[in-house]
Amino acid sequence: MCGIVGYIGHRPAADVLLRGLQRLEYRGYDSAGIAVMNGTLAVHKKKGKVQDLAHLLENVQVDGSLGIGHTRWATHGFPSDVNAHPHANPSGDFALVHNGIIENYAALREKLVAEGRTFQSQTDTEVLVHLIDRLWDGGAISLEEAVRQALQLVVGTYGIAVVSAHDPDLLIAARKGSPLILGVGEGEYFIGSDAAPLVEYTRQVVFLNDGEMVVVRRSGYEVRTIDNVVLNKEVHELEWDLEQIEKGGYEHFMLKEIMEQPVSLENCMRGRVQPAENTLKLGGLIHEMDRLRAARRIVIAACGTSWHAGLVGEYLIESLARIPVEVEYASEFRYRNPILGEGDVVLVISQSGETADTLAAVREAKQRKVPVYGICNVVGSTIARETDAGVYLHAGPEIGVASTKAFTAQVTVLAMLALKLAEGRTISQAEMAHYLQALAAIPDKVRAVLETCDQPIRQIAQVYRYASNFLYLGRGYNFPVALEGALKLKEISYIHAEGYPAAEMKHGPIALIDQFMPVVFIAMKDSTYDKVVSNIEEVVARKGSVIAITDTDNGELDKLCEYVIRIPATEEFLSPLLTVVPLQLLSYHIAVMRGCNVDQPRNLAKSVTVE
Ligand code: HGA
Repeated sequence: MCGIVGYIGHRPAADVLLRGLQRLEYRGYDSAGIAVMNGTLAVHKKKGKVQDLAHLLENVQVDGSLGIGHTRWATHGFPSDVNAHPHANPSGDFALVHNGIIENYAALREKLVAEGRTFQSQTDTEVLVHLIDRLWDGGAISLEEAVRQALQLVVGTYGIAVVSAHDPDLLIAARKGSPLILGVGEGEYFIGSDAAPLVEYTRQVVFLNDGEMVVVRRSGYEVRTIDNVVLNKEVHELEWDLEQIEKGGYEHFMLKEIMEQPVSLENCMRGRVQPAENTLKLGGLIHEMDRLRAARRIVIAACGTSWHAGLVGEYLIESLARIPVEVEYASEFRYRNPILGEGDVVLVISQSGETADTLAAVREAKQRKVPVYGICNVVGSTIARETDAGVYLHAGPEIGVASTKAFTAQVTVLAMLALKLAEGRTISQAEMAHYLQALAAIPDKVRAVLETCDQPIRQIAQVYRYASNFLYLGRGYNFPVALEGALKLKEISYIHAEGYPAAEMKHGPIALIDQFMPVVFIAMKDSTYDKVVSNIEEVVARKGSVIAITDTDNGELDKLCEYVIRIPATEEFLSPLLTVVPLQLLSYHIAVMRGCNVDQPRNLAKSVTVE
């Protein structure tokens, strides 16, 4: 979603802003722009890529050490140069960038137009600009005060940054519902939607909370609430470093992150899974275990890939710990008046920790006085801060829009949680020891999958790259993996794909099967294997072309299937951690062969910060 960057200090602002916007590209966007203050405000914006903006700036001199920048993912008004941010007031006194949605913009716009104001763009954002302009009234009150008052008039969500043409030492930022952080340097400060644009300059950050506004000058900053109460905010040290957010020689972030999984899973389990001592620790939930174990029901709420991980979580927790679990789309949860009561706990999953729908689910649960826990990757993110407790993935920054290493880390955390809930209740000490060994062996097995499967999968991708549809089928723990495999393909190659529980195929999707329909089966030699083989037979009998994922030593499927991908065996409940990897590679290679922009797929945003 939209990215915001702001800078005040001693460096050339345009350079910092452009680099920052490049680092924010992964969030997904359709246009980009900057406003730099140097006596007057120079606003440059363009539909298209940050690169297009950079070309535009090659022929102009943009001096100044104060400015704001934005990558826009349109919500109100199509992508165009005019709708791109920053938006300046009519006389160019200040410029503003905005992430979020002003929900009451139509009524406000009507009122402002009736007052004689003319709008340049179709955005909801411009309403905020006019509101500030009206309150500021040529300097009747300070710009900070005008921003503060205007924010009290809007309904909806915002992360904003504002610069003035009249004050070379003023950068204002505020948030409600859209993430924003302040980077603290030596005599210089940065604003970012996330840490990506700041990490090369500073790792000291202040996380802004909803309803907070920061006024930044080169000499320091002050955070207040929108109601003007001064706050004393803690400065945090970021875990990210620059190397982690660069491609490190890979063609795409997505491939880098697929290949990183052995290490990200080791990091995720470090200090937690200790087979030698037969211990499993989940520090973040240590004080919540009794409550979780006694839960009448665990409700998991998430979106997209995290929802698929949640579905694996349901299978894991129910089968290992025998606690009832329900998995909800976070976007539906809030609006269907969910039944939550005594004994229920809510567990939300979000890589970024900023997903608007998931955050809304957190707030819904809190309002109903139900304990809510989070599984997030980004340390210090809003969901991490607003939940009662939680577990971090420690997978490192995920930049690729199509989530890969976050999914495997989420499943790993859910497996650890399920085992922890089961410990001393539904599984014995000996079983625990065995399962911890199996978990600890996963990173090496993922390494083996990556080493042995990448080449054969490239060949398979070559064959199927022009298919228009794909079906992904799996049972049990691998049904959510089928959903995830289909989602990965859709997201980055734009091929229509569906995931189904293998046995559901005959209740509908089987009608689609002919010689042009590639069907990917997850057919590990587990408790569902024989049934899955019958489902493969049913597809083959209708001339479907089958690609199967099965155990290294299983030769039984060779005659039946067009292609067989072999991966190491593990405990059935851990198999999603391995079976998903070939599916990630398959979607990646097909997308590359189709010439798709893997790291910036069309219409998609990495961190979906609007509802
Ligand atoms: N509503 C604004 C900003 C959109 C946004 O935040 N996207 O993530 C617009 O449409 O310009």
